[in-house]
Amino acid sequence: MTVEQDQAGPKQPEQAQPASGLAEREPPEQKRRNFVVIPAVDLLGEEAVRLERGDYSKTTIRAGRPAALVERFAAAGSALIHVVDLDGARSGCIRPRLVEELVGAAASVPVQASGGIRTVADATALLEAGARRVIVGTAAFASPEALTTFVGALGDRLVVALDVRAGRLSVAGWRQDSQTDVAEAARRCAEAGVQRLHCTAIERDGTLAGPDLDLMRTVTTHSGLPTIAAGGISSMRDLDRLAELDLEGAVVGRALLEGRIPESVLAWR
Ligand code: AMZ
Repeated sequence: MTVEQDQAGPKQPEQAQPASGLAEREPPEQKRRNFVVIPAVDLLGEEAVRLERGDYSKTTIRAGRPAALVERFAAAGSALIHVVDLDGARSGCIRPRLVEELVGAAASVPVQASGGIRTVADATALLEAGARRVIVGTAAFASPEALTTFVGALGDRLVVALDVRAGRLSVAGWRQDSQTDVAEAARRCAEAGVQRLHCTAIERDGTLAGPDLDLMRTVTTHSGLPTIAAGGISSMRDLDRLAELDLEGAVVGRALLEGRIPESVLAWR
């Protein structure tokens, strides 16, 4: 079952219009209804953190116990929670027990788990730990047949991460730049039968500099796939712009933790 099918429950009542004027900047109702805002919980050791541009030496926020943050985002009405094991992305080792704990904390809210998945067996272990779907970056491009192997084994439980710096994919915790051009990678994903992409603009991630709209356009144009945007999102206006591009949604980290984007957007349906 896809996350979208899960969301097809009764329509939420409209929220009261905040006096701050935030509602005026929301995208038109139709766009907003098709756009999901996904809170990020990034793990370093046993802690939830935000890094700047994925640099492991630049922690901008320490957000405490990951399970507590997951509980908070779930209680705010999230449709989905995005979990990244930063240690895993760097080392190539997954932590299924930690994922299991966070899935428990999320209660009925689905979790997408990522960071460190290098094999189909790793992906399966995280699904068995309760993740609704997995995101695979590094391993998806490690060999010419990797994409089709993951697609064949995981189907719509697979999301492929396109983590992009200067137009090319970065892998292994974004510490290795590859030669793979993002447009080419997006095309290859579509050809291999990938059903969903997650695209991060690394140079903007954790900077609040605004999303890379051109990058997102490149990915959707060359893949034609539902795409979730990440990196640089700092405001309601940024969310408007992304929703207008017909992206499937956005992952938001720092802006939510700093209160620049209200948690009420997590309940958008
Ligand atoms: O911040 C980082 N250094 C970082 C990060 N956030 N490195 C990887 N990742 C995320 C990707 C994707 O969700 O955006 O980890 C996932 C990919 O991990 P892997 O291990 O499959 O490449």
